[in-house]
This record gives sequence, structure tokens and C-alpha cells, in this order.
Amino acid sequence: MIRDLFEGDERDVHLAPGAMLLGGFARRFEGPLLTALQRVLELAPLRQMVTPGGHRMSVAMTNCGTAGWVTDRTGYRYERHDPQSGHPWPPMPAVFADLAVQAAARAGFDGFAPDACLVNRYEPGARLSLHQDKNERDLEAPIVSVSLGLPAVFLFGGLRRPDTPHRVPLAHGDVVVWGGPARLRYHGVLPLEEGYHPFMTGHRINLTFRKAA
Ligand code: MD3
Ligand code: FE
Repeated sequence: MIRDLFEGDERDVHLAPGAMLLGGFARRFEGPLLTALQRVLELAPLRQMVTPGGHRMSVAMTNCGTAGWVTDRTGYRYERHDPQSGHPWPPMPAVFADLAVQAAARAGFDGFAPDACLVNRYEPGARLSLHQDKNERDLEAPIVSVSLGLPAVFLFGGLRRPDTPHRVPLAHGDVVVWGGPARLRYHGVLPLEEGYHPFMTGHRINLTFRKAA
């Protein structure tokens, strides 16, 4: 596979108008990123939230930053406090913000100022069905996503739910910037396959940086 020939290198791949894959971009932040992530998870533990339809999500989530994405029986929204603890979400670590801002700039979005970082943890079998991200107030700002640990197959659809999605493999250290005409495209993640990754044994973590408020 072409991908294997480039393993370890950084590649910028234009996926669609407004969507750019920065292959391996997060690797240079790896150590400090993991340390900062562990601290966030201590302050705001991962939890499986419930959708408005009453389903428990297979992906476990938490947040850092001044706003955090939550779902419960009353709907999807951003909240300034962790509903589980009543405390504000942990502050966004500097290394998180640096990574997101640098990736956005590299993809052509200067001045990205994320105030929310959603942390998603996938165990084998966990998946995310096709959806749009539209709870953010400012849809002009891009979303920056960072994949860590086990690889996943990302589904990249169109602006209408029935549009057949493309399958994009995402590996450890890959960063994708979604903005402009790609910002409201449907997307999801296929069920995670079992595996071992030295950085995150047995699971995948995805960070998504957003301007929510
Ligand atoms: C394309 N997370 O948290 S990140 C999500 O891997 C989410 O955990 C996935 O979708 C994950 O909402 C995918 C990639 C992503 C994020 C936002 C997008 C792709 C996007 C917004 C518009 C188009
Ligand atoms: Fe999403």
C-alpha cells in the first residue's frame, strides 16, 4: 500500500474542498500531549453519555476548555460545567491549543481560537454513526481532529445524509482540518477493530477542537 511507503513521514492530503489531512502532524507533540491528556482525564473522567433518543453511546467522552459538548435526554449542547462534577471543564492544556492552532494555520485557517476540545475514546466495537456537527455557534471556524492510538476508518459523507461516504483511514498522529464547504458534511467512524498500539494500548482517542461559543 502507498500508505505504508510513507509511514512515519508527514503528508498533507487534500481530501475535499475545505478538508485537509495532515498525516502524522501530531507526532511531534506526542509526549507532552499524552501527559496533558492524562491530567484532563483525571479531572474530568471519560463517560458514556446518553443520546436524546435514550441510547448510551459506545464512545466514551469528556471535554476540556471553556465549553464542553454534552448529550442527555434533553438534547445535544455545549455546557461550561461538567454535569458529572458540577465543576468547570478542565482548562485546555497549552500543548492542545498549540497543536490545534498550528494545524489549522497549515490548512489555511489562520487565527483559529478553539474554546472547546471534545475527547472521544473508542474501545473495540465502538462507533460513531453518521452525523453533522452543528451545535457550535460559529460555523465559519474549522474543526481540527487529532487521532491517537489504534487506527480507525473514518466515513466522510456529503452535505445530505444519503450521500455515500468515502472511507478515510486515520492512523496515530493524523490530524484533519475540516472547514469552509466541508464544515457541515456528514461523517462518522466505523466500529473500531481490535488491535495493539504502543502509545494507547487497545483503544483509540480522538480530540476535536472547536470554536463552540
Ligand atoms: C467532518 N468525531 O466528535 S473526527 C465528533 O473520530 C466526531 O471521533 C470523530 O465526529 C472521531 O463529532 C471524527 C473528524 C471530524 C470532526 C468534525 C467534522 C470530521 C468532520 C465536521 C465536519 C466534517
Ligand atoms: Fe462529528
